[in-house]
Amino acid sequence: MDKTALITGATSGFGRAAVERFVAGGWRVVACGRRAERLQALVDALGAGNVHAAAFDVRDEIAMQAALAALPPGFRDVDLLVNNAGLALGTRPAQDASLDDWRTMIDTNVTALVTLTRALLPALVARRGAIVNVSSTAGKYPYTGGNVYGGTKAFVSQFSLNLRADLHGTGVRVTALEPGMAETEFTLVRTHGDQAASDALYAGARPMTATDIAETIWWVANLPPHLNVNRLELMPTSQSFAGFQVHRS
Ligand code: NDP
Ligand code: 8X3
Repeated sequence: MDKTALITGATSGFGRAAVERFVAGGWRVVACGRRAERLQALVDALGAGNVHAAAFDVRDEIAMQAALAALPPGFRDVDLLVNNAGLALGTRPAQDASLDDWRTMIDTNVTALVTLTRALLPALVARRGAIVNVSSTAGKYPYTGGNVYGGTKAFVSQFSLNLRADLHGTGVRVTALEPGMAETEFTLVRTHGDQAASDALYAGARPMTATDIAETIWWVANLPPHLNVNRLELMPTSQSFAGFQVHRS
């Protein structure tokens, strides 16, 4: 196996589990995230020949370009881009929500994702590589308080499908992965650090795990080259659908 994946959001949750899965499968991984000490822990645990730590904020295009330019030999030829870094902030209804939170979600989940994708596309085309974009069920099914988060994930899914159209004939595969509830640091971040709220959300629900999602990314990325998963929606068995709401005066 002589393949390299670049995985964003590698300091936690899906991204960290994906780094571990791909290294276990024999890939080299460029692990990206802001928390450099967590990236270094991955390098220490998995080996400097297997993991390269690239610490930058995905919203900082100059830092992103510098990190790409600084990739060492053995990590430069990216075969797979996993656009996983992202977040939700807040659950307030739109009329009460924080505009700063909205801007952070758009900058991270949308602007940074397309910036990194654009930067790596020529190399991915040259190598007939693949892209896995981590979207969400929130991009398809509306819920109260999902407002801009769901909007960013709808963008991620539609951008993924449009990439497929533009990449027609190149051999580059693109997948939008659309998970539902999974227990990671996602809710801790969304609630601005409320561990009790995070614990309460997942309690007794048997949510998906980061490993479930990492295994799915691994499966998608290792399908035969003639096979493309366009979009893939996943939920824990405990999660399903509810009806519309009706306001009565
Ligand atoms: P975590 O909070 O555990 O991980 C999020 C990752 O994103 C962290 O590694 C974080 O790294 C990184 N990240 C966030 N902002 C930035 C930034 N500005 N620059 C660089 N990296 C950043 O959550 P998940 O693993 O659950 O989330 C991963 C993806 O999955 C997200 O896109 C999320 O929207 C999506 N998702 C999550 C679901 C869930 O229920 N958990 C369901 C569906 C989709 P650091 O803070 O170190 O920079
Ligand atoms: C995360 C799933 O339902 O919390 O994208 O928005 S949800």
